[in-house]
Amino acid sequence: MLMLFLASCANAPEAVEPVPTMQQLEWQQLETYAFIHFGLNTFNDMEWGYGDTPAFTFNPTDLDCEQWVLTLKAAGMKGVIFTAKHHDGFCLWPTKSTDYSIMNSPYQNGKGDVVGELCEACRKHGLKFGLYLSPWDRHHADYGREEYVKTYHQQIQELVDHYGPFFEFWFDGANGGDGWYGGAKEKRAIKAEEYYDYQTAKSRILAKSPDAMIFGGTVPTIRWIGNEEGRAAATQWCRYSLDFEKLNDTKLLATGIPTGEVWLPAEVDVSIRPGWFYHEREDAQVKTVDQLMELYYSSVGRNANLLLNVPVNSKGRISSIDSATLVAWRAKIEESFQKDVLQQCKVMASNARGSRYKAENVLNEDVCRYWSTEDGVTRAELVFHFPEPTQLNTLMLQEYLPLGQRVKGFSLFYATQNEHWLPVETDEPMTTIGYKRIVRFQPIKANYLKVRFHVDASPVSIQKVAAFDVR
Ligand code: FUL
Repeated sequence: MLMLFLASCANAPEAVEPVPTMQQLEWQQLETYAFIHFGLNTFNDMEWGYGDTPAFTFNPTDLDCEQWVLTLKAAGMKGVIFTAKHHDGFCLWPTKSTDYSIMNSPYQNGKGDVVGELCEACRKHGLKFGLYLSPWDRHHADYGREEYVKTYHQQIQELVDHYGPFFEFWFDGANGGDGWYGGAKEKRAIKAEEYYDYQTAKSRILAKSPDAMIFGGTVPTIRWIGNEEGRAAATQWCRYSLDFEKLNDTKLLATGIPTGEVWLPAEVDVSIRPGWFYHEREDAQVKTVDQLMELYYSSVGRNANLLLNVPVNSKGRISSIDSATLVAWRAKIEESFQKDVLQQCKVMASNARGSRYKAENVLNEDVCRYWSTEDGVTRAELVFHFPEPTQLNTLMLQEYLPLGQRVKGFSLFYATQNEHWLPVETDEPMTTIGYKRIVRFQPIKANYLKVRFHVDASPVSIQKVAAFDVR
């Protein structure tokens, strides 16, 4: 609310459409949260069950959702998205929509409810909760026909009624064609943009979870980054399009569309292991802390949220190798960004829009305060003066997003006492900023640091600038 108030203050810069909704803004502030893939595949060493794997093979012997949630919380994750149903069609909650569910498994003699247990553990320990419900169902006899769509919507409704509110709901994009389909064992093609009636599905979800982000389908509120390797493009706009072809264009998805007419911020999904589901043979291939740090820089550091998958093993636990790595990774993030060396600086701006929008606002943690220039200014600079020569190798920038995303380029210079400005060569192009941008460079020792901004719509509006000496 406060942000809206400030944006509408007298003399406030005008927003440039498209702008985020309050819900999108809050979602962008989550930065990192976890995916959990768990289901029949976990017990059968598979990634894509065909739809005929017997339900009785689902048999975790030591399942503990609190262990998952406490591990993810210790790893600094803000929420969890869980596979309530993957492409094989097996449901991990006691559904009335099919008998291919946990009710026909030995887990708690068919009385178990993993979606419910996880939902409760999340509420208890303060993590946000979201669900993945695969539209593609390789088990269902009616997949491809109207009847299945009814079933799919019934499943959404059950989940909404019993486990909401959600912070995010995932419609996966895979529609591979072949499947068991009640024994037909054939290929079935559908037109995803029409078949699932995503508009109604979205309304069902938002009716009880008005703040939920919708991933996938025809009416998303956030977008896929276009790859599963954990990589946003260095130039990355939150602006996009709802054209279905563009929603499936992996190259465009990675960068966003600078002239796009809707606000559709990006989510980077990637697994801590090679697969999405747990496989014992991948125990030695858990990503290292350094690899996870690189994923952090190429997602959160490039204006995208990171959805990191941590598969649960066949005992029903997050394996110790994964949890140890996750916790060490979070410690590394905290250590890296603990000391903002700009906090000791005096800061001056080449232009400011009066005292409410003064340069010092960029040193403040308050997300409602920002530095802004007068109207018509499309290039402006901030100069930071250190009390003594200071070493740094990383710059973090944030735009004031309620006004839209505007920065299309920035550049960085430093100077020592009484010397000329020298350009800083960063590890990637200094283009967009958005919610957050982190760039790295060879260590410099500076008395002065200058950041020059170039926007495609005036005025320049920057919420935060910070710099670090990351070891
Ligand atoms: C993909 C699926 O096919 C994978 O199995 C996994 O769920 C991933 C997150 O999305 O499209």
